[in-house]
Amino acid sequence: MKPGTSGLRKRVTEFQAGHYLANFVQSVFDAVRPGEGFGGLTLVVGGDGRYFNDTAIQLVLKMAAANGFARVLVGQHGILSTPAASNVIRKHQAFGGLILSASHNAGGPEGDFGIKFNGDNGGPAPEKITDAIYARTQVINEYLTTDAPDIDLAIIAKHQLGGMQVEVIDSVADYLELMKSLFDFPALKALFAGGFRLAFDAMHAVTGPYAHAIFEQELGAAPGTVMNGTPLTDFGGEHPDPNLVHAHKLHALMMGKDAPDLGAASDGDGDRNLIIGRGLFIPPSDSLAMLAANAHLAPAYAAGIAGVARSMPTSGAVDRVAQKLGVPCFETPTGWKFFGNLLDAGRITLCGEESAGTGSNHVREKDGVWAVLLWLSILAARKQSALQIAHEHWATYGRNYYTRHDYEEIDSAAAKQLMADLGTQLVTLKGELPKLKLADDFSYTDPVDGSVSSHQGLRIVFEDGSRIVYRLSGTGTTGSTLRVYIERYEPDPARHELDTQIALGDLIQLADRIAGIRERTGREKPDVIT
Ligand code: VG1
Ligand code: CO
Repeated sequence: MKPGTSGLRKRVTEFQAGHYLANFVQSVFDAVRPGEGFGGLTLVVGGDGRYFNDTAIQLVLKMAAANGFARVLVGQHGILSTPAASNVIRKHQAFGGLILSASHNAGGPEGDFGIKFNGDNGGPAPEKITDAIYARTQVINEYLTTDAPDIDLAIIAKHQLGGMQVEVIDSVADYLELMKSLFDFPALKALFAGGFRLAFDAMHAVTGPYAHAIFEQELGAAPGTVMNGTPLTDFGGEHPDPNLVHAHKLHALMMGKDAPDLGAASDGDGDRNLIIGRGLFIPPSDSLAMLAANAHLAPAYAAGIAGVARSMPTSGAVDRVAQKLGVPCFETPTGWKFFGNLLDAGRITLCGEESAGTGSNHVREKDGVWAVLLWLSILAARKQSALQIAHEHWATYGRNYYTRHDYEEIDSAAAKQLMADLGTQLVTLKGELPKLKLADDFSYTDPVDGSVSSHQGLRIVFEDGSRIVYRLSGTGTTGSTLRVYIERYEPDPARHELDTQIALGDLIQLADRIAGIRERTGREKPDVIT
């Protein structure tokens, strides 16, 4: 029961077996219980609507009551996107929340399920707490629950469950209010009234209700703007992962003759965003940089940003923006939990990851719909296309060509060995490689609380600044997933329109050569290229 990059993720069948879920939930409660107990405290519960969500929520409610919570706020139909849950925790001064989701992983009876605990700042629990939860799972031998009928989650109402109050709340209302406080809704309304067209793919996942309410109802985007907008328990049998592989239909639409002005998609739990301009996919690392450079165009960030942060494997595009703005740029390990302290301390305003996660200090999670609203705000203010904005950005800052190659569900022993051998491989190949600037196993010291997180990915940086990073995923549920991140900086505007895989061709080959990927995994090519 070891929580990974983002909580505990396993096959649904594993969660269903024995008392697996109950043991984990009790371990969380035991690990976070204040000395005086949970009396008087509120817990937030919600999920992305995937298969097993409803069953799990009923169990969590009964266990929360038995563990002494005063109140639970739960989204209608059990639905709360991850950023919306973060907001509800903050707004209602809850003790914390349990978010039920396996994010971008496939759902359904044969798919994945997940659960994670967020603290009172609305963010994922830091490592200190996830370690304590894990330790508890190793020794737990009982859990507390209440014998009571299931709560009707279909209707917004208040219920009594043992000594605890359960409030079924509107899943969207608090989130909509927050977005209205950050963005100029009348200006965005005017954008759509002027004929602007958006295509938003909710991928049959949690953002459907949020996107319908915000883009179509509030902002007046044409009906049909939101595609796949009804959450399905199995996401229509697809992976709710907004990348070019799983959102290929949206990509094809955006490259087509009658493409809308902006294409966007979000993932299972609504915290990721994919941005595609008409005729141009904007890589997430670039999107983060472009948002940082233009954030002042939205009311919430009009006074400027305090700083930015990105995960280590994310490209250095945003670093260049920070430098120009004269604000700090922090490099953290992968996973949103590392941004929390920086946001809480006011040291950063925006942050993001190469895996299509972008966010700000408005919540403590990455936020897909928010990112689309910020893009829309920038397009409305600059009166330019996403393509023009991207090209101007690269002309100003240079372009960080970037790709990630994923080898999924490979043999775990082979994956571990590959990582373990990288050091010796580098020594062996030294004479044949470009000059190294740095090669290390990334370790992070939190600038706010001094905590150290090691083994966060092996990075090889060459003298010209090009990088290859190798990391094993912490969110997969079968075998191991190897992620290889490759980056090269190109200052020359005449070379800003190359195909990414071609622009990075030499480094891609080098990455395979150094690690022996094909040989060791038996794979001819990556499963997913983003
Ligand atoms: C992946 C991404 C990481 C992200 C995490 C959770 O983790 O690489 O950037 O924070 O998923 O995202 P990993 O360990 O598999 O590389 V989400 O949208 O699944 O909460
Ligand atoms: Co997600």
